[in-house]
Amino acid sequence: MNAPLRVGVIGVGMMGADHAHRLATRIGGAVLTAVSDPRADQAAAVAARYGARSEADAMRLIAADDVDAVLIASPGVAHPEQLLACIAAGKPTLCEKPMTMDSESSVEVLRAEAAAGKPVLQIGFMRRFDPGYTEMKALIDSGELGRPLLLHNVHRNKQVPNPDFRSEMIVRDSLVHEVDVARFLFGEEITAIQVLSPAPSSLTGAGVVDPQVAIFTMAGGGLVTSEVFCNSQTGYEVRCEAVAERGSVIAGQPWNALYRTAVDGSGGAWGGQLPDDFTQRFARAYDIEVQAWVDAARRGERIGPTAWDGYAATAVCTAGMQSLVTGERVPVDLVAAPA
Ligand code: ISE
Repeated sequence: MNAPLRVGVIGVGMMGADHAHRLATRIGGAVLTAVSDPRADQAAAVAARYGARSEADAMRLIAADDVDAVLIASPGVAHPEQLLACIAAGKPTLCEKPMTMDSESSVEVLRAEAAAGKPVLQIGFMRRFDPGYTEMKALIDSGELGRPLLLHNVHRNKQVPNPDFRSEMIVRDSLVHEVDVARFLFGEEITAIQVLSPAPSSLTGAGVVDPQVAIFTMAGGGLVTSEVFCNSQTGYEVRCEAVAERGSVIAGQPWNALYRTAVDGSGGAWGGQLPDDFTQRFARAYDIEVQAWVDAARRGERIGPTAWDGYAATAVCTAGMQSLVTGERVPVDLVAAPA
């Protein structure tokens, strides 16, 4: 395809608006043609900013003649219907995580894509495009460090803006990234998950279990620990350490390479700066991810995390939500991959 890829964005909350801006201003070979959101005024405002049109109905956006490809950043509950429509339309689709909210709906999407005979889905696990994580993956795959034994992840959000925030959202919406990272770096499935928690921080919402620590067992016997803390108060921190037989490697520390000194109340300080949220921490990863998606779509190809990756991550999180309630280790049983 020589013409630019005409992209429609569904959902213009924090992530969708960020992607709309990226598509309209930074991504080569793409043009933002339409945006859709049930909050019509928000959709109209984003559309007006970039000379796109707003479309009240997501299904109409997917079917529209001026939309070649779809970026889905709506809430996860809306994903199954929208993904099935994108598959039916045969349009390249980049869908933010989680692919769907539970294993059953993810299986439905997975099977629909397989039955359509043309893979169109890329799932938005952006850490796979973050330079630190990709370098780490290459180093592990080179074999230089020997077999990976352990992964330790830290994933902290400054605070959650949502007053309706619930404990299981930490597993389903935040931990899901570490689930994908573990599968990506080890190159194998997770067979069991256990979610534990200390006495919660007094600074989280009433009844919210935060922080949480999840332990994954990998198919090859590796172990993964992931701390997820959604009300750390300090800023957005994501890092990952892999421990292998002949060495270890850390991605994401410090989050940018800047070392700086500054004058503070006590006279002087040194260090870097914590970003406020994921749009800053992973700005480069999102740029690389969306550019790679656009380039592949224009070549008529599909790259990056697949519907299977989306399903497997959802299945682990579904088991994780069960473990959050019982404290028990819960096995993960995956369906057979479609032929
Ligand atoms: C959010 O939905 C994201 O996907 C962010 O990457 C994650 O860090 C955050 O915890 C989630 O709520």
